[in-house]
Amino acid sequence: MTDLGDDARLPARTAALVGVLALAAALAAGHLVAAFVGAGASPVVAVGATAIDLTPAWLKDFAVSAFGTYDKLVLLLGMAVVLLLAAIGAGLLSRRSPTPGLVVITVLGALAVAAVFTRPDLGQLAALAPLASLVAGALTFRALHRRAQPATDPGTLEPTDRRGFLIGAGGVAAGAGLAGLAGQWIGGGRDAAGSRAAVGDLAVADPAPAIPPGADFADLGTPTFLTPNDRFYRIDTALVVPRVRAEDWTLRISGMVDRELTLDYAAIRARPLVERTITMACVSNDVGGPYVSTANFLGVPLADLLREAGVRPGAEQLLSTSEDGWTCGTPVDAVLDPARGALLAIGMNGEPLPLEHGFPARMVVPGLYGYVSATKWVRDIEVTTWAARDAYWLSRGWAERAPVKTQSRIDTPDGSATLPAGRVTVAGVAWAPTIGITGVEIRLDRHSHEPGPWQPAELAAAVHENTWRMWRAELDVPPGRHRVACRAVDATGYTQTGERSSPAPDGATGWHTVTFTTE
Ligand SMILES: Nc1nc2c(c(=O)[nH]1)N[C@H]1C(S)=C(S)[C@@H](COP(=O)(O)O)O[C@H]1N2
Ligand SMILES: [Mo]
Repeated sequence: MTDLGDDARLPARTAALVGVLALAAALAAGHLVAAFVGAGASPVVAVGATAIDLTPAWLKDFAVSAFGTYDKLVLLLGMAVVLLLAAIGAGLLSRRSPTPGLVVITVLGALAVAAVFTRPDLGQLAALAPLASLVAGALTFRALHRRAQPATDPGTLEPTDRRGFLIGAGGVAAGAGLAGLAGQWIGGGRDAAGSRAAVGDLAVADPAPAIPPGADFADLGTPTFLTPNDRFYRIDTALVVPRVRAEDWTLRISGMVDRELTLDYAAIRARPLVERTITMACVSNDVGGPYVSTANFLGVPLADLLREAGVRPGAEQLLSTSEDGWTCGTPVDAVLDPARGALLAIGMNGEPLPLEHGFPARMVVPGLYGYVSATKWVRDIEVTTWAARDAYWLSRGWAERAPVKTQSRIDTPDGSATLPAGRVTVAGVAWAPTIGITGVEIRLDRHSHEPGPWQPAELAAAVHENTWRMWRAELDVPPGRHRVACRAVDATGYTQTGERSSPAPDGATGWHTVTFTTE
């Protein structure tokens, strides 16, 4: 390698540009190769997915509560900034010799290869994608670095050299753009969105009862009873939504069964499909948080599938695995319980499952937090014991069993507005799925936080014990600063505890309170 003299260093801007263009070439080459060996092997995706898996539970918890559904966007943006800085740094370190930059590229490439090897959803071949990145990045860096060197007069770029460098730089930029687009296009050939659109109408053999009018107080600020699909909360570890075509999908049921079953999409949709209204909740939901939603899920009773497979005595856990290698452990008895009505769902609110909610198929088990029940993009169910297998979040410190806790939330007032003193409407939701809500009580505290008496709220029409229930109350409120609290009572007679606990390891407890001002 040619070392330039001290006064023959590349201009800083040129050096930085060499680094950035090498990065672009590396990412594009990896993305293109990933189109053939698995979309998850695209280097940024693989590194991001590994970062998610290595994230400690408290940080995941923080990311979910701080950024919600945008947590992955924030991660990707953060990675983009880090990569860009690394590329500029690699360029600037290499103003004299390309060696430091090549070292940085090799280290980053090795990290990406390691990330791909640790992905549970990728084969060995997938390492070709980060390898392509490494090679393209190094070659581009070397070539552009050489072109940027002044040929004769040290310290200045001769016009011809400058032109040669600019042509090279333009070529790399254009080539990277084309390779990236080609990767996108080829990868999109296995198009899940097109497959979903082609599903058409799913025949409903047993529709859910219509939601009665007056089941929500949406005009007062509660959610609508059914959550539209695009407003349904979304939580998962998938950095890119797994794209599975219905025609490529199968579900295998194996393990402690008499007969192993493999079902495809056509076989599932041809069965008599049952529709059930179910409220789902995430264990990461803080008291008062948004990660609870309700939909009409359409599918096949999971219990029927298990009965056909023949569950052997001693089986305790259904260890389900998704397309992207996420795993989930669900109690066998909950799934076999006919009253609970667990589904292998393929439809949601009158449509095929949206891609981000698990297309082609997912599990839905009323009354259990999503991380122990609601596997999206499900490909495999192994009937096993608790001792034999630890699912994804269990090995990260969350509870083995996680029934949804009886909870309630105030949706109005929202605490930001100043309201006229006098009659104030308080409204919200309460849920105790599989049990049902029989009461909600609210309490108005003086601004001194001296607790007032609990008083009953009015409940909206009940829909099903597996769903949430809306409530409202009118309070007579003098001017000032106030705090209102709510607590649910479920059909077992249990009154929601006021003791505060954080979401980890098995769901938050405590009363939701809202502070507001009247004048
Ligand atoms: N494949 C897969 N399925 C998953 C998850 C995941 O990370 N990967 N997260 C679970 C969690 S924690 C919850 S709360 C629910 C959320 O389902 P939703 O995004 O459709 O609301 O999905 C569950 N199913
Ligand atoms: Mo969750």
